[in-house]
Parts: sequence; C-alpha cells; structure tokens
Amino acid sequence: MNAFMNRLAWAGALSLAGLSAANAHMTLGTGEAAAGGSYKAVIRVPHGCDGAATTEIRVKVPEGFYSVKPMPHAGWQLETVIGAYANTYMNHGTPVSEGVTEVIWNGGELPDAFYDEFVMRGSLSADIAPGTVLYFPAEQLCADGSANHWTGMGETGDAEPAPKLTVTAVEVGQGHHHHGDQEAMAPEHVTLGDLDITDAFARATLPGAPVGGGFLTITNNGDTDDRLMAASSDAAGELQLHNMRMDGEVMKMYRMTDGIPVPAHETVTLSPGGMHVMFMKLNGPLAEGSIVDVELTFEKAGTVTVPFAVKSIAAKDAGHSMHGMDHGAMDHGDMKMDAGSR
Ligand SMILES: [Cu+2]
Repeated sequence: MNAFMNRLAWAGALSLAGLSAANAHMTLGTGEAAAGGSYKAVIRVPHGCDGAATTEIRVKVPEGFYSVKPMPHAGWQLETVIGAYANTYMNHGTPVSEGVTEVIWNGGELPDAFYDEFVMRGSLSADIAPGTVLYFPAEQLCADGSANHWTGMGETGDAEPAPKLTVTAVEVGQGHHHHGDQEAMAPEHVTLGDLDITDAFARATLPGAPVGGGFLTITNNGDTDDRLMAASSDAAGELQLHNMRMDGEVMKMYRMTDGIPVPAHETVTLSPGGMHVMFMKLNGPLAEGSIVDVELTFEKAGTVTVPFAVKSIAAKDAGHSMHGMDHGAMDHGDMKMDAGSR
C-alpha cells in the first residue's frame, strides 16, 4: 500500500495502548463510523483553560475524511484552511484532491462553566482499513491567552489526547465510490432502534434533471409511534418528503410538512405514485447502478444513513409506474414555492 495507508495503520496500532481518556477531554460525539460513508464530526468542548473562557477552536481534518463542510456556529466566526489531500477521492463520480484541511471557529466566548459542540460533516474514504484511528488534533485558545493542545496521538508526546474516530468496515452498499461491483449490491435492511428500513431505492435521472424520487419501506417494531421528519444527502441540495394526490384529473404532489408518521407495529411504504423522498436541486444525475447515501431523521429513533440503490429511470420494481413522469411533466408551481421558501 502507499504511504498514506501505512501511516494510518501505524496510528491505529499505537492507539490500542491508550484508550483510557478522562471524560473532560475534548472528544468526538460519535467515536466510530464506517469507511465509505458520511460522517458528522461533533467536537465536544467540555471546559475552558483552567477557568478561562474559550475564544477559539482550531481542528485539523485527518487525511481520509474528505469533502468536509463545517457547520457555522452562532456567535462565532468560521474560517477554513483549504489544502491538497495526500490522496484523490471519488465524490459521486467526481475526483476530489483538495478541500478543507482545518476548521477554525473564533470570535466567540464559551465560559469555562459551559459546554458546547462544534460540527463538521464529510465523507470517509472507503479505502480506510477497519480499526484505523483518525485523529482530529485540536487547539483550544482562551480569553486570557492560554491554550489547551488536544494534539496527542496514541501515547506520543505530552499533549492532551486529540479527538479521535475509529473507522469500521465498509457497510454493505457503501463500497461504490471505489469499486465497480455496485450493480450487484442491493441494500440490505438498515436497523435503527425499533425501526427496520428496507428496499430503499431511487430512480435514475437524466442529465440536467433538477429532481428525483426515492422510495423505501419502514417497519416500526416498537410500541412507540415515530415519524420520519427529514432527509438529507450529499447528492442533492435539499430533500423533501412528498405525497401525491388527485387534483381534478391531474395527479399532483405536495410536501408533507409534518413528516411521515410511522405508527407502532406498522409498516409504511414509500413507493412510486405515492409518498416519496424527493431529491431537489440535484448536484448531478442519479446514475443507474450507483448508490446514494441518504440521512434520514426520525422524531424518536434519531438519525441513520441509508444507502439507496439507484435503479432505472422507470423502475417498476415496486410495482408502480407513475412517478417517472410526474416531475418532468407536471406543473411545478407549488414545488417552486416550497423550494424557494426555505
Ligand atoms: Cu415529489
């Protein structure tokens, strides 16, 4: 393997020895994530510097975590450092060789007595070996000019331990970024608490098409009603939850602004001609045979990433046929209002 992989493997081996971090360290909200998927790094800042308020957080982005976008933080300014990656990554078919390598939030004031979280989102390379530890070295600067250096990796150095992420094996359906065998990959089911999510697929779109449709089946095995509240994906600027209804002789779609209920012990199916996840402002065509990761957020169960298999433009797998025409031919007046009002 190349030097990059060697370095990752070395970092992973070192980390095995140093797992006993105290709670008051700067850490990541989710310490494990699968290679080949998206990852939301939530950097937790538990305290200031010996009583002084925190005024700046600088976090380095590890190699292998690419296409990173930081989340603005109210009351803080946001800066990014753009640099070249050691490797080139494929982001939905486009090679990416540079991006955000450091994120700086500054100009705010977080008192020592308070806790806060700073967030960035990106993709984890599918080539990262399972068990690899990625470090997010961080500097915490405080109002009195002092600082905490959260830059220790493994057992090296005198610094406090850096926030770290353990990368786990590529999940089924997520190896598509780098490997050509995606046609054979139908998503297995995804489990989130009491919810079983199956048969997630999207229809392929033509070049230039602004929208696409996604479908899935959700079974709630629990005793508590839940609700699909929102969806998001790197493949599109916005995802909305839609349903269809007859308006006179014309089938129209409308936005389900209260989400999609998933009652206890029931199965809800989103399928062509009915409820669907609508990809708005597509960043590019949904290519048949590829997989699109969609993050679904439920009111109770929380958030999960579900791989949607992209099938043919008129896929009738689910036994329906209408949806392919809807978005091209229908009057989109209502839709434009929806999209523009966000
Ligand atoms: Cu729609």
